[in-house]
Amino acid sequence: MVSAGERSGSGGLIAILGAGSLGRLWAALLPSEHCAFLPRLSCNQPERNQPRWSFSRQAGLPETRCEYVLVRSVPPSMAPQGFGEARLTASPSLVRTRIPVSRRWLDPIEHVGLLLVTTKAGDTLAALNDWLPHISEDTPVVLFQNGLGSQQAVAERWPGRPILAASTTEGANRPSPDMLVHAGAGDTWVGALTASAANHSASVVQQLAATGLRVHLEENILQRLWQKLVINAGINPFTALLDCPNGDILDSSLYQQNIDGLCREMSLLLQTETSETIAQEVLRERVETVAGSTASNTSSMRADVKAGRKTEIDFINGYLVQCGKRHDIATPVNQMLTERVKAL
Ligand code: NAD
Ligand code: KPL
Repeated sequence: MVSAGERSGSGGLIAILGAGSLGRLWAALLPSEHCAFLPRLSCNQPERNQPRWSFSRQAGLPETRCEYVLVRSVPPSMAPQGFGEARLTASPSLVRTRIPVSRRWLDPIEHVGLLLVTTKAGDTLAALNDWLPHISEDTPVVLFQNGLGSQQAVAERWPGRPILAASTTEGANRPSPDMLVHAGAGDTWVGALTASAANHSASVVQQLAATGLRVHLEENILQRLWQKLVINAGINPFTALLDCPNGDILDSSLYQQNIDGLCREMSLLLQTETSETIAQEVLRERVETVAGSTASNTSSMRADVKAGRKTEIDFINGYLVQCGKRHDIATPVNQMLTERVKAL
């Protein structure tokens, strides 16, 4: 088995576990010769067809490496002035352009230099249990799950491996199985969870930044994940329960009656878990700023409920309930939201 250290700094094969929306976004933007998906191992029916999809991006997103490809795929009749000069901003006509993308399933497994894990939080431990025995002990593993709980479970299960976590505000969805839309540009922070991951952080950031997406090194990734958790806990369950886009929660009585209590619980838990003091009013302001700036978005939790998929509530409000139990802090609002979402 070739050691990951021999390749990871120089951009060896990047394997992606979880060929869903986020996995396909990274796969579409990474160089094809360096990227492959890991098939499900536990499935009765092995994945045989090569993953193929179309890639499209919403208007107004900043330029990335992929947009250059997109520009090149536009027929000359549609090409705006300056075509060929490489740097263009997306326009509605370009947005309709679909770039065909295909990535292969990994073979052979020995060549994984970096593993990106883009399964849902609830599937992550099982997916890694299947795959990690086949992957070199020094291959860095980057966890992209929302919420908290799954990351710590992985780091506790494999403390000797270089495990990193990423917190991303990129937005990707699949309106149909063969279509991937990059719906919102954001930032991605990557940081070490286990001791041996610290040596790999800079190289991982460099490899991910080659996509053209904004990727940053984060010294305190748990704190960053907590900040995102607060936003998800304050928006996602309300959108799922009210079946509405993010912005519409703000005027609802469900939200108005519970948001202060929710933020009080989160402020206490943040202080206890991370030693960060953030007043409940500030947390509420943060939730409402994001709900406003993503007003027309369908949250991931609402999308999961509508599609009949399991939600990530156990890793968002449910995680806060578990934290409360550990520290003897009452979390009635988080508990109510968790139970109600689970009942949907
Ligand atoms: P998704 O459901 O589209 O993709 C998950 C993929 O994992 C699916 O293709 C599923 O088949 C696959 N999978 C499940 N179990 C597996 C196993 N055992 N082995 C191999 N593959 C397996 O979900 P997503 O939207 O891509 O989100 C993935 C994670 O990233 C979630 O935690 C989500 O909260 C987080 N996230 C997503 C976005 C986004 O824009 N989509 C943004 C930020 C964070
Ligand atoms: O991350 C999100 C999600 O939907 O999971 C928010 C920030 C709520 C944007 O939709």
